[in-house]
Amino acid sequence: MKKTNLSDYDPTAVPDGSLYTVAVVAAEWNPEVTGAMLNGAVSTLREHGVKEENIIVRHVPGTFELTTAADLLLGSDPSLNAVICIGCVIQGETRHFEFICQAVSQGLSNVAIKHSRPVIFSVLTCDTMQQALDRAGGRHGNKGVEGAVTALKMCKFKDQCE
Ligand code: DLZ
Repeated sequence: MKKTNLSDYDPTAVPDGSLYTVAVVAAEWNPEVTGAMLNGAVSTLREHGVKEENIIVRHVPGTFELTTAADLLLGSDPSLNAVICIGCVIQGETRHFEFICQAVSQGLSNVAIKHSRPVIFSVLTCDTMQQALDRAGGRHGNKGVEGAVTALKMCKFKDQCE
């Protein structure tokens, strides 16, 4: 059978989050999409044991700003274990889309390496709003949920490297 919900996962394979502090940063552009992803990420962190006081929620104006936010958060808080970055870029009439997507994907990767801590790329890069809604709590799942699962798995991965 064709898999349509891309966010299905095995909850028993997700590490316990009770010892982790995780920041979730969401872009304000396309708020119906990023808001749903933010809710998905936060509720998944809670479900897997991350304490309420250890879930830090922040907002930035647009997806482009996620890189700066992740760098600032990790640089200012050594106890932060991971940052989940949530954004949604929709292809428009100009090449703005390409520049934002390129900058944020490369930027977040650089920040993760700079701080040696997981930075999760929960950014939708879609041709249409419908494609984005389908992946933000719609028929293809919720990329915020996937981001939270990935963050916890990478926190454990880092623990195992130390
Ligand atoms: C300017 C812009 C455009 C055209 N499109 C989006 C978008 O689809 N999604 C998004 O998150 N942000 C968009 N932005 C704003 C940029 O991310 C950024 O906030 C501005 O270029 C200022 O740095």
